[in-house]
Amino acid sequence: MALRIDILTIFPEMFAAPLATSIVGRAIAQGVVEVHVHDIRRWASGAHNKVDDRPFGGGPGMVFMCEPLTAAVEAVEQLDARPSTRFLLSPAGTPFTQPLARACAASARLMLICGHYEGIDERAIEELSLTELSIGDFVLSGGEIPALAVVDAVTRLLPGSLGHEDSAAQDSFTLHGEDGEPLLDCPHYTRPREWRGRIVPDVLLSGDHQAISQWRHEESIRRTRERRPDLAAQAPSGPRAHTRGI
Ligand code: 9D3
Repeated sequence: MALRIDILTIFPEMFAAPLATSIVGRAIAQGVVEVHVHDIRRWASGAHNKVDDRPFGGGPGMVFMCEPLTAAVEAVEQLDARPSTRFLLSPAGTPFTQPLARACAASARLMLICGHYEGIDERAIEELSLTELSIGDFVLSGGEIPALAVVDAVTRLLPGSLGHEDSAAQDSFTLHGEDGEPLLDCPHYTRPREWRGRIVPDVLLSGDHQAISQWRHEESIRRTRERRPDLAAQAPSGPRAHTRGI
């Protein structure tokens, strides 16, 4: 059965175009993944469909209340017999990484809850067993774009979602160095051979496929060292002596 992803948000209108476009759009059309977007306000009570309130202890901003959110999550959970793994997109979350994307792609059902305001009542996070996820160290205005990033990263890993099956394995973060650490992608070139006085590296025109592979691998290592020295530390068994300069 196809992976099912439920998204809970107060801005459901943000999802239509991204979910209809490119690899995600095609995967949904082909039944490789099923994505359902739910408006949390449907479960809000009162005349103004209120979902947030002022923080106990004072301070700026508003806090998502327990009741509308738990009602929404519990109702959406019942829409399918499979239990969901639930994530709250939050700037205070644990980083979303490629290994996590792979784990998500191997699961049957995900629920992605989009945060807003200054946060969500902590008791709801505990009660609903939410794992908080961040997509990086920058401040967005809500969890909707992060939820779409998760949908994209997970969907492209599902069998049947890509045009050519091995392009997912060749991207940045899935190429690996000799210690198993992730490597950034190498530079790419296409025609013309010379453009504004800039030429394509000779080796790429040599027809020597072994030399080309070696050049690409070396460029990946050089780029990773230059741009992302932190990645060398991500080898499954830790960096080896030579990668620490010993
Ligand atoms: C005053 C503290 N702010 C945290 C830096 C509060 C706050 C800011 C922004 C609370 C929520 C948000 C909206 N962002 C997200 O919901 C979010 C997010 C992000 O901003 N960056 C990276 N990943 C994510 S996942 C969800």
